Amino acid sequence: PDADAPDAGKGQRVMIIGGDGYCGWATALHLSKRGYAVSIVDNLCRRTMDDQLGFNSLSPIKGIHERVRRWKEVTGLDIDLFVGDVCDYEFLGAAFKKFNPTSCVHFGEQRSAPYSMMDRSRAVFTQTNNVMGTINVLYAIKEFAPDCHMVKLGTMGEYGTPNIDIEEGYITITHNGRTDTLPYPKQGGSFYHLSKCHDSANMLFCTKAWQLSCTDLNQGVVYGLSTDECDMHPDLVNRYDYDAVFGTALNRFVIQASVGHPMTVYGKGGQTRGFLNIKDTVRCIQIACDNPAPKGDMKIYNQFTEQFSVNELAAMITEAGQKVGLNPEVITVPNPRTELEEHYYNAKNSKLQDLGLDPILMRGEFLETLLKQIMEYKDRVDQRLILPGVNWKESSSIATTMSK
Ligand code: NAD
Ligand code: USQ
Repeated sequence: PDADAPDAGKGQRVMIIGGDGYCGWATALHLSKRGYAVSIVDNLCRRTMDDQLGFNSLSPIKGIHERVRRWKEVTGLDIDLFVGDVCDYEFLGAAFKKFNPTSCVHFGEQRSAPYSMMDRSRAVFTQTNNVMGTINVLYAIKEFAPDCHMVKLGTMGEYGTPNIDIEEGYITITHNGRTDTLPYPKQGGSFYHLSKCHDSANMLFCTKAWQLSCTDLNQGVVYGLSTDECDMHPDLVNRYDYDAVFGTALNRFVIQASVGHPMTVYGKGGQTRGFLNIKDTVRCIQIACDNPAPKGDMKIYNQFTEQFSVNELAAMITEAGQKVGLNPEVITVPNPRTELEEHYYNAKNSKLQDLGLDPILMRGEFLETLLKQIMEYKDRVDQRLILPGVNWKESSSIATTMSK
């Protein structure tokens, strides 16, 4: 079957929690275009956090109501909108009853590691929002849509950086002569990453206890701006974060190179992570929705396509930048995080490819194209937001204001 056919998703009803965010918005449009009935659930808290901290998306994003209206004008397709908090069970239950999803894709969490380390209240908010939201989704499925497949965004950071190969979710261990397949050990490196470890444990428990259908996607760091659907109209443009709290490694380096700010490698730069293009994020979610997990048996996939160290990213952007007339530089910033700066890293990622993902790799002209695309917005960059202001060791109970 053609995954890009306009009726590829016929019969599927996908609720996208966090559908106003970076991954969620692109996914909502991707699935809507392919014939899935789509609804977005979002409380817009991410926009509030940006306002509170003085951040802006590099790309000028429209409000969610305007986005959805424009999508209908451009394509004739409807996206249902439920504005509310998944931690509010009455709201979530009502949305489930009204929309009756066959899949529920859960992106709707506080997703920044630095935000979660700003101070005690943000640490508590991150874990309350994320862990409680996921428990509510599990109860809503059990109560209102027991056949609904939960597709939950986890993170590669749940595994940390162990000195052995990282498997996809489970590892078979022989200990004192006995063998079992167990959840792979989790070592989150921030209160955010730990919230995902707690989510995974809660999901695994509910999957077994209530015979639910659940897939946990341990996603790597996402990069890029374009998807075919977000490119259809300027009002559909996706968000692109570059500040030191919500901006992620490659996306930040691309902007830094574009505005002549040296690329901010934290510490030695040997930190290695899995990465994927936003165009692959949306395809991975489609694959997950099309392949529901058997009830009672939680599937876990590692959702990234390539692994790079921070130094390797900076070197690739230096090379690509020179080809488009820039002169990218690198500085070493004292590492604000507590993490290994040189380590072994070899994570498996074959399961999504076995289900049909044909990865888009970060080679050829991709980085040059992204640099050119980002340079168009460079007047919107506030360079004061680039250097990190959140230090893991200094996180305290005194509320941080971030004003510089
Ligand atoms: P984002 O901040 O752009 O989007 C998250 C959305 O969820 C926001 O629109 C926010 O308003 C909403 N939200 C948060 N809490 C909510 C709640 N309680 N109720 C309703 N809506 C709520 O983040 P993103 O980059 O799109 O990430 C989406 C998911 O993917 C997150 O779970 C994140 O942990 C995961 N992830 C992201 C990346 C990445 O590189 N961006 C990598 C791996 C995993
Ligand atoms: N880093 C730098 N310089 C920077 C920014 C980051 O050297 O300017 C380094 C960090 O120290 C870290 C690595 O790059 O070692 C990755 O940092 P990041 O900010 O790109 O990613 P992270 O904090 O892990 O979080 C992001 C998303 C999160 C997601 C995670 C996937 O915000 O939602 O879960 O990527 S993963 O890293 O696989 O856990």
